[in-house]
Amino acid sequence: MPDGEALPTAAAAGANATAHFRADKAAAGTGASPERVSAIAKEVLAAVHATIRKHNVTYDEYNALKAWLISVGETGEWPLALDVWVEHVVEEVNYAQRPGSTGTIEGPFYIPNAPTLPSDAKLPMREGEKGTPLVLKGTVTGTDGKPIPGATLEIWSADADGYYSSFAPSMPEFNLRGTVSAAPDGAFRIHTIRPAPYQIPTDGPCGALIRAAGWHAWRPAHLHLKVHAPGYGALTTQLYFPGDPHNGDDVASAVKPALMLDPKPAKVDGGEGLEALYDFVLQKL
Ligand code: MBD
Ligand code: FE
Repeated sequence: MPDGEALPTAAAAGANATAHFRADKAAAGTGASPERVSAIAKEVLAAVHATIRKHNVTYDEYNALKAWLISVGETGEWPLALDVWVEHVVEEVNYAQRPGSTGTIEGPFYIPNAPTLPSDAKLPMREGEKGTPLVLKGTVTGTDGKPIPGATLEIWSADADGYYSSFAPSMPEFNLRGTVSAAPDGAFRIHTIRPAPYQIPTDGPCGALIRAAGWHAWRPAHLHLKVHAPGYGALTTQLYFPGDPHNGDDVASAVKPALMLDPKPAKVDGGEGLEALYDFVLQKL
């Protein structure tokens, strides 16, 4: 980040993530019965009570918890905290048995309606965007084995400094975000850059918990995708790079072996880059 530019802060990223969550997802409702609400709420509380008893939690610890919960809300870090520490289990119980490609968590930094791009696409990026050029190539098919013409691939990632557009200052809107339409034979070729490993913001309450517990804040480098087409189950996933030091200890517990890319050196736009192949299979509904 050049000198003199605003530094990303947990509060700014959190406020944006909270605003996006409210606009895009918060109104959906659940349709859950009172019995289901009661059972889930009771069991969550019982698990909290059991933990307090097991560890003889002190009043100072109880008040530290209250203060932490208040500041997670005030800084807007609830989307971050929940997606890092809880979403992976929601994803698992909903999608572990689903046929087709492996999914994983969405995380807090998706933005809908990124610019639409053709099947052979270069994501919006700055002049001289930092990082190794990367081409992701593959085909989208259904679990019936048929290619899906015009399937939609939404892709987003951090830049080579680990920052997401719309959540860090001084980045153009939709930088490294796109909505790609697959070709009539389901094929796509997306030119982006290899993202950096990502550290969740450390200057807010999530960072404070990580420090207090002696954990680390890293996610391995990853590309996010949502792949969808009418008549098929939408896939939310991420793709990772072999050898990343945090593939084995992702703070968000979202890495799965099926999501490893196999990037190979390749010419990209006449320069040295990487090419990775990944095919997506969507559940035919
Ligand atoms: C991310 O980039 C991310 O993907 C998740 C799941 C949580 C925090 C930051
Ligand atoms: Fe991410």
